[in-house]
Amino acid sequence: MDPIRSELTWEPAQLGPDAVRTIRRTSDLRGLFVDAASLEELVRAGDPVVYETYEPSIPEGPGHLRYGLTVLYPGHVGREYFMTRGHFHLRRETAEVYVPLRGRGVLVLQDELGRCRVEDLHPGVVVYVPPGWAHRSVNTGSEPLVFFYVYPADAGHDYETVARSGFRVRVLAQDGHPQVVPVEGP
Ligand code: PAN
Ligand code: ZN
Repeated sequence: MDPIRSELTWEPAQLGPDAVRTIRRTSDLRGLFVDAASLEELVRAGDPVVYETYEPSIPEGPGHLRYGLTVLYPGHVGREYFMTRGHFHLRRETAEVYVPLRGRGVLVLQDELGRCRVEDLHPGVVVYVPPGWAHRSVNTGSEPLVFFYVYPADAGHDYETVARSGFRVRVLAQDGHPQVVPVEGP
């Protein structure tokens, strides 16, 4: 294949010209947030976009790297900040690199033993997601959280494990500040 060149734009934050744009609205995220009633209110009030990703069409085969841009908008569902669905990679031996470009947030990581880590995301840091760690980004700021990411193209995405067992922490607003709160349960 030929080399690919992408261009980042800032207002609005986008990756172009040939990236595939995927949009996740509140109605796509039922079951994700703890406050289901507040989510339905948002759906009825116009179903805002929670996040979008832009990814060039790079083959999902071994040897390739896929990269893209996530734009995670500011907002809350009840007290819970807007966040991505979160996933393990299907091939657990694959890692990922996150490079925040704009905004503030956190990356919640959890391994299959249930160990959790929370890493700050803001311009000036790079976060390495090691093999075997599920990851979910959370926008704790008041502007879009924009980050670049790159991962092995054959990683695959496992959303089911996270949907079934969940992350052990949630990130909630408390007096306007983010608070990492353990999830009750077994
Ligand atoms: C990221 C995420 C992206 C959207 O590109 O896929 O931020 O999050 P969800 O996939 O959890 O909806 C990544 O980690 N890719 O592997
Ligand atoms: Zn990933």
